[in-house]
Formats: sequence, structure tokens, C-alpha cells
Amino acid sequence: MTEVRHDWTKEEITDIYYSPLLDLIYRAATIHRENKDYSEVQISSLISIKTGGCPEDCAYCPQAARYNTGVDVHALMPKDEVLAAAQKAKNAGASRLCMGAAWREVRDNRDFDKVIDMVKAVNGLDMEVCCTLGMLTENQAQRLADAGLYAYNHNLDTSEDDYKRIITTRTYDERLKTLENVRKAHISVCSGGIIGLGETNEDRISMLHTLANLPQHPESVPINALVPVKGTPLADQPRVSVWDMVRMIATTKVIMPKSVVRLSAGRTEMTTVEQALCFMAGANSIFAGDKLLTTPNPSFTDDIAMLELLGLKPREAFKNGRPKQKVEETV
Ligand code: SAM
Ligand code: DTB
Ligand code: SF4
Repeated sequence: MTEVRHDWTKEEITDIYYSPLLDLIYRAATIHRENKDYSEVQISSLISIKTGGCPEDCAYCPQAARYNTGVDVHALMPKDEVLAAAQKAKNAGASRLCMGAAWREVRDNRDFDKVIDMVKAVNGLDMEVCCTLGMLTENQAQRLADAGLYAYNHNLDTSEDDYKRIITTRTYDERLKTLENVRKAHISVCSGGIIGLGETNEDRISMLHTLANLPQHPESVPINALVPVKGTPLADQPRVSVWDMVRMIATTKVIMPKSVVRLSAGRTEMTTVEQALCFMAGANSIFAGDKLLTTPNPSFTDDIAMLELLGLKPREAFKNGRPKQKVEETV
């Protein structure tokens, strides 16, 4: 059995990342196949519950208020619309619903109370509920956990050294602090990054080094290919090569063997053959539904057909157990 390690050196990760591509795919595929559920793919559906107008300056993001990207700003979506979207996603085959908000951080206000209600309501549909709402305090993470939140997505995006080039309105340490707060609340951690931002291979390796040396590996690691959006500073970045995507996914699987690696943004630009290579290299999760947060994604119908073709099947919800319920204290 592959050992789960938290003491990877950058040199070791560099050697893995630069190993001959087919050797790397074979190694990652072998590790992936030690998991008895290797032919299952976890399907998450995204819904943007609060869109656009974000105060942050993330250079890749169409939802940052300071860039002219044509994204319409929407206030928080009402709970019944969220529930209807969740039910639709569940009927189409999704086991997880991820609710995203264009916020820098969560504030303790009425909107957060409403998100708590949405978490409870989607939980009632027997779906794994995930949120991505920006930075969280320990107390906010605990409130989400108490409402039944299964996972929290909070990406590192790139390396610590490269961070200032991409985002100036928050620090890497703040990002890591939120991950720690999510962990403390016993919520499953989803954290990964984006390739194609103009980062170097060393930046990619360094980001993976940070993730793999966290006290506990994130249960999910999304690997996004940049979706270049007109109006953002990264609009003219060239499309990432599928070989880079495969290399990144395989390296992630080798160093975090028990984590679910999600082939995330960028699939509309990939052929079925290219996606099949990513699944071979250890990816076992996707975002499905014809929209990510604001940009297009392949349709559910196309994805289900692709999974059938490849002999893969959607994973059912709560295969790894349900979130730990806080024991109510009695006085
Ligand atoms: N505002 C919250 C935050 O930043 O954590 C949550 C929503 S934010 C849109 C979630 C993640 O989406 C980002 O961390 C980034 O990894 C990803 N993302 C945003 N725009 C993207 C793009 N154009 N291409 C690929 N990934 C993108
Ligand atoms: C993640 O790693 N990728 C998703 C999700 N987590 C929140 C978001 C991708 C967003 C792509 C750009 C958009 O659609 O706005
Ligand atoms: Fe805001 Fe998140 Fe987009 Fe950054 S990635 S601008 S924090 S919505």
C-alpha cells in the first residue's frame, strides 16, 4: 500500500514532476488503482449563489469588480432557487453541490445566516454540500459545520512566491489560516490551484509541496486550467497544454495518494481523449453542469456519455461517511 507522507521535499516532487511522462502516468495510475473504487468519478455541480462585484483583484477572475468582464452582478440567490438547482443537479447525477460566492471573506451578517439555511436545505436532499465563500474565521467554519457542511473549497491557486503577481488584496498566510479553520471544524478540505496563469514549473511544484505538507492532505485537490476571460489581466494567456494538465494531475496523485483529484475548470477546451488521459493519470472527480460559476462547462449529457464510454461511473454521495456531528452538550 502506498504510504501517505507529509514530509515531501521540493526535490522529490521536482523529480516526480519531471519524470518521463508515460512513467509518471503509469506510476499515478498504479497508485490510483490501489483504491477499490478507482472506476468511480465524484461529480460536483457548481452554483454561483452570489455573483460578481468582488472587491478582490485575483488576476484570473471574471467576478472581480475592478475588471470589465461583462459578468452581471447578482445579490444572494434565494434559497428556493438554490434548492431547485440542487435537485436538478442531483437528478442529472451529481452527488455534491458546491455553492460559490464572490466574496473576499464571510461576514457575520444576514447573508451568512441565509447561506447557513441553504446548507441545511441542500443537506436535506441527501447531497454532499460544499461552499466556497472566501476566507472564514474559526467560528464561521464551525457554524457551517453545525449546519451540516460536508466540504469547503479554498484554493491556494499558485505558489507562495507567485501569489503577489496574481493577487495583492490578501496573503498566502490568510489563505492557509482559513484552511486551518476549516480543518478544526472537521469539514472536508478541498484545495488546489490553477495552471496557465503564467507561473513556472517551480511554482506548480511549490504549490503542490505546500498542499502535500499540510498536517492532513486536502480530501479533494482541484486542478483548474485557466479559463481566460476577456477583461481580466490574464485574458491573453495561451491555453495550457494537455500534457501539463496530465503532469500536474499525476504528480498530485503520487504525492497525495488518498486525495480525490478533480479535473476542474478548462474541460470545454479538452477532447474526450485528453480527459481520458487525465482520468488515467488519477483524476477521479469533475465539475458537471453546463456552467462552472460564470463560464461554460460541458453538459451533463455529454459527461455521462463520456463516463459510460470510458467505463467509469458516478460515485454516490457520502461514500466516505457523513460529517461528524457535533455532540450537543447537555447542562
Ligand atoms: N471568492 C471565493 C474565493 O476566491 O475563494 C470563492 C469563489 S472563487 C471564484 C473560487 C476559485 O475559482 C478560485 O480560487 C480559483 O481557483 C477559481 N477560478 C476563478 N476564476 C477562474 C478562471 N478564470 N479559471 C480557472 N479557475 C478560476
Ligand atoms: C475550483 O477549484 N474551481 C471552481 C470551484 N473550485 C469553485 C471554479 C472555477 C471557476 C471558473 C471560472 C468561472 O466560471 O467563473
Ligand atoms: Fe473574488 Fe474569489 Fe474571484 Fe478572487 S477568485 S475575485 S476572491 S470571487
